[in-house]
Amino acid sequence: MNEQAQTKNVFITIVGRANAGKSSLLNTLVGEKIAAVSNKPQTTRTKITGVLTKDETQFVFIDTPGMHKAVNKLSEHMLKTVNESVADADVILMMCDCTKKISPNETELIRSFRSNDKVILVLNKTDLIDKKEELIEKLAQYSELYDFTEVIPASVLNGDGLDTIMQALDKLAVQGPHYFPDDKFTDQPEKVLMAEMIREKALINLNEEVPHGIAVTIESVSERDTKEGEPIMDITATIFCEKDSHKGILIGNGGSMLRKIGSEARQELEDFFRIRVNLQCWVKVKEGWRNREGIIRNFGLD
Ligand SMILES: Nc1nc2c(ncn2[C@@H]2O[C@H](COP(=O)(O)OP(=O)(O)OP(=O)(O)O)[C@@H](O)[C@H]2O)c(=O)[nH]1
Ligand SMILES: [Mg+2]
Repeated sequence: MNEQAQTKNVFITIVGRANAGKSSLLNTLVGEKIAAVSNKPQTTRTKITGVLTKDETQFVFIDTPGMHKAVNKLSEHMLKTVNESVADADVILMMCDCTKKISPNETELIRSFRSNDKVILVLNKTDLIDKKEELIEKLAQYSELYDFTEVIPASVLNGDGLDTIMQALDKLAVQGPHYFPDDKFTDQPEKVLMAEMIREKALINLNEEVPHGIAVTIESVSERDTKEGEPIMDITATIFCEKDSHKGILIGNGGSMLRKIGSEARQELEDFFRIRVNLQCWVKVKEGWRNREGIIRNFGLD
């Protein structure tokens, strides 16, 4: 047998309700911060691929936006992405929040699975549950709705259940080539990773309607040496929001909020790209952009 014939791959589509911990799982399993994570629902807006190559097996994870009630055109695009991803999936990892009741969105999602789909159900956030009986009851409720290949309680936060998830996925790997170079961990272009790091910090620091209407674009990236001869990366970004009143909140008193977001994002950019970063953020308003197809397309969110 040649080397190629011995390699294995498995494509895993991660789906589930908003805020269940899908992107947290992706980042943890891949071991790199690829996807934005926040305590606000609808953090993820597009499909994000994360790759982990372990020995002969390549695991390709596809993180998707969380299921929610469509409220605007952007939501419609996000939900379409989920539906298409489920239809194309080899293996589905459905992520639930075990502290929450089964939602109509989840029931609808489960109904869209075909009878021969391989679906692993992960009941996440077990760290928040005191009584084991509650978990067993949740498990039984989900199992009534579909014949899941495996049901795994987990806490991405504590690392519980992650080995079991990897073992379950490994069992579903099939012989075939590695579609990504073994040292590659995402298909996200650098500029998208940068924009998402900034958007994540905006999501974490802002409240109510403001964070949901944020989009970030990277205007320029360049590298130079400082006078002392230290390499530094200059990044210019624009943070878009939907209203003038949101712009005021985003900038904050005397620019305090924008400085906080910028400083947290710069820290993360420096850690990720392992280079000193000089980040300049500008704020602009694009009135009601989440309902404007052209702008959604320009932001790469269609
Ligand atoms: N307590 C607890 N919190 C968790 C766990 N996993 C994730 N979280 C938190 O849950 C929140 C949502 O996590 P995300 O990974 O952004 O969730 P998501 O499913 O990708 O959300 P969307 O992209 O909005 O669909 C964040 O605040 C995480 O830190 C867990 O095991 N336990
Ligand atoms: Mg997410």
